[in-house]
Amino acid sequence: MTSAIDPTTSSVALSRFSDDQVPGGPGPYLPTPPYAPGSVASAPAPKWLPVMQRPAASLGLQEPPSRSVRDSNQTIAADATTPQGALPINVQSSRAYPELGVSVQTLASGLNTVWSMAYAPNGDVYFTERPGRVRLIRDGVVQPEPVMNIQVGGGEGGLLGMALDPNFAQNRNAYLYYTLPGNRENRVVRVTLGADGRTAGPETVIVGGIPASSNHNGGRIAFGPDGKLYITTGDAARAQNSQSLTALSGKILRVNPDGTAPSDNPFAGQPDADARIWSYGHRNPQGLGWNERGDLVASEFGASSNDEINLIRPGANYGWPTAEGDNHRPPFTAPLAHAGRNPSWAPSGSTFLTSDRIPQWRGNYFMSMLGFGAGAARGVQRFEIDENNVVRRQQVLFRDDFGRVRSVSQGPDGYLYMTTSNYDGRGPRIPEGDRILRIVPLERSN
Ligand SMILES: [Ca+2]
Repeated sequence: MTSAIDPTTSSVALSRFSDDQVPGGPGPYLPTPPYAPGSVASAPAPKWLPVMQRPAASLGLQEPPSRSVRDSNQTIAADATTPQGALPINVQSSRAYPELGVSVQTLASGLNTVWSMAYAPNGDVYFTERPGRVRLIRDGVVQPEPVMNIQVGGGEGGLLGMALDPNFAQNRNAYLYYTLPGNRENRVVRVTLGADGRTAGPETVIVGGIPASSNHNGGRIAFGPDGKLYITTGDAARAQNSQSLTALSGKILRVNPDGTAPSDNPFAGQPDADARIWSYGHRNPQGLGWNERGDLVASEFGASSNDEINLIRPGANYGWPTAEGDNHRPPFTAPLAHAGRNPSWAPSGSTFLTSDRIPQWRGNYFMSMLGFGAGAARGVQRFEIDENNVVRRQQVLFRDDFGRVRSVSQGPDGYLYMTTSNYDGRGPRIPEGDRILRIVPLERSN
């Protein structure tokens, strides 16, 4: 009874998640058998938010993808335990990794190239689909109608990063990074979302004129612990511009929420330099994560592998295109770790786990991997980085189990979220479409 879903034809695929398919909407949680032994965790908190469980059959849908042959023997019943204060979620399926002590839950499927996620303080979750849609998950359900449809360029460009204002509860401002049609320009815009969270007002360009190309468009945006907006830009296929202090390509930028340059940026007031530049000599950075001490570690794509993670310091030069991998010498700043000539990481997102929700991984750095080329792993790489910012251990997680992983982030519930990118033109177009996944601890009853 399995039939393919084509996420590019959204009406069929997305109607799976419409509100009107949830009889009565979210309500008191009622356990739905069967549960695998031990799959229901002991409660670390006294109360639980309702978790909507909607068996596929009751919706007239095909079987959840996790019941396919590929996941046989590893599928467990949906996790019924959501701590107080967590996001409302709807677990479609769950896959256990006893050797890691975690489970990976599928929260949404039938999507197309989910590039980034952004978490609102009221429990709403926004995400971008690269073809140009801003989508909303409310009460654990992907809403069928996009919040925004944006005309965007193609290739590696499109609708990429999204971030919500640190004062979102007051100003409802959201920020988006996208490639204009024709792939000549990337820009960061600000929109104000409507009071219902389902619509957006007109765009205000806060950083325009970022060079674009069919490849190397950067695109990750995130607010740092200092309240400034950080923006990764690729070299837009013109490598020498990464060394230019007047070009916005091949950089990490740091701006105020209105797009202006903070006065404490490293090149502020310096002639012949763009004051919005925070660091330079990057090739195609797409991951930004801050640890509990406030250090920023960014991941970027190298040429012919040589992908890197770098400790970002203001004003530092990370070498591209002169140096990469093992070849960094002063004045270039060497990476914390790189892929060398091993199969590529293709690292498109990253985060530190700063919560204690997955205790065995607290403080680790996680990098999502698209995997590209022979022998490359598609999944997530975990780095143990010590207090001196030395990488002590690396481990590949979930190798090829979910296809190309585009982003990894920590949700407000303290768990890790992943998004997949199998519909970006370079992945296996698996029938379940692209997915939003959550990593939670695997807890046992004994
Ligand atoms: Ca470098």
